[in-house]
Amino acid sequence: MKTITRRKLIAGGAAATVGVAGLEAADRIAKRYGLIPPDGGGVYGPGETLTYACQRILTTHTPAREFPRSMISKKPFANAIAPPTAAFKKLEAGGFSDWRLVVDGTVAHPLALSIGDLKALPVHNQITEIACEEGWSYVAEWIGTPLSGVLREAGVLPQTRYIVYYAFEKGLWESIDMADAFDPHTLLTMGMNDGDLPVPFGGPLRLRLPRQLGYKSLKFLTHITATDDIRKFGSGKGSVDPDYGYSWYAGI
Ligand SMILES: Nc1nc2c(c(=O)[nH]1)N[C@H]1C(S)=C(S)[C@@H](COP(=O)(O)O)O[C@H]1N2
Ligand SMILES: [Mo]
Repeated sequence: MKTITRRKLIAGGAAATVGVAGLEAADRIAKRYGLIPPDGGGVYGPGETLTYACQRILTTHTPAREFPRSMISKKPFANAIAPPTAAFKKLEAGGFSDWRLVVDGTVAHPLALSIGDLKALPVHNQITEIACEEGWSYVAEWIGTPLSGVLREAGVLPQTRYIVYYAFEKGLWESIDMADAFDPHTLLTMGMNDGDLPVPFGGPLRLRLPRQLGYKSLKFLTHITATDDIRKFGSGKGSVDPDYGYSWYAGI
């Protein structure tokens, strides 16, 4: 039910934007330029491909919408609380000083960065909206450092096509293409609304990605792997989402 609603929303949005002729053109361009998402196979594959190709062709260079400070939500809604595991609680009790973000895969220099290391990198603030596929959203200020800077520091290799990223929860992972990975709004987020990122919102570290639906903004980020072959991960569809009927690409 939820799945169908979102598919209609995304596919309908793309169709309304470019029209049927545009979808046919996008289909041809998608094939020519290989703009086929990892979940481009199967029953819903053509729809996923068209959505992804339309977004990449039409809006790759459109920045995320930013909001004035006056529009920051008074009561942001935390959809999920921290994983209540003993291991997480232990890290939290230590002020997250032992938290590490591991960066590996197709990089010249693998990294293991502490929250302190990340806070020492250039700071970027943005006031953007996070929207859940279930229909609610809120606006907040997110404070962090662009993912692109860390990827450059790690020396991401030219054959890299996707950035895979993992949450503290077992089995929860996502991936994005290089257009999103190098988007200046894609932020390794350590702060929210003038303070440290609270645990219910994904503290100590969250990947914020305002050009895609909320489920791509993974909380409790622990690990980033650059790859040239997404088929090596999970069931090969780019994230756990397609296994549950959700789109890998959730552009908004
Ligand atoms: N680690 C982790 N990240 C997650 C989730 C989660 O359950 N665990 N839920 C996702 C979903 S479905 C949404 S809509 C947003 C919700 O963000 P919020 O709690 O700040 O509202 O977080 C996303 N990131
Ligand atoms: Mo969500």
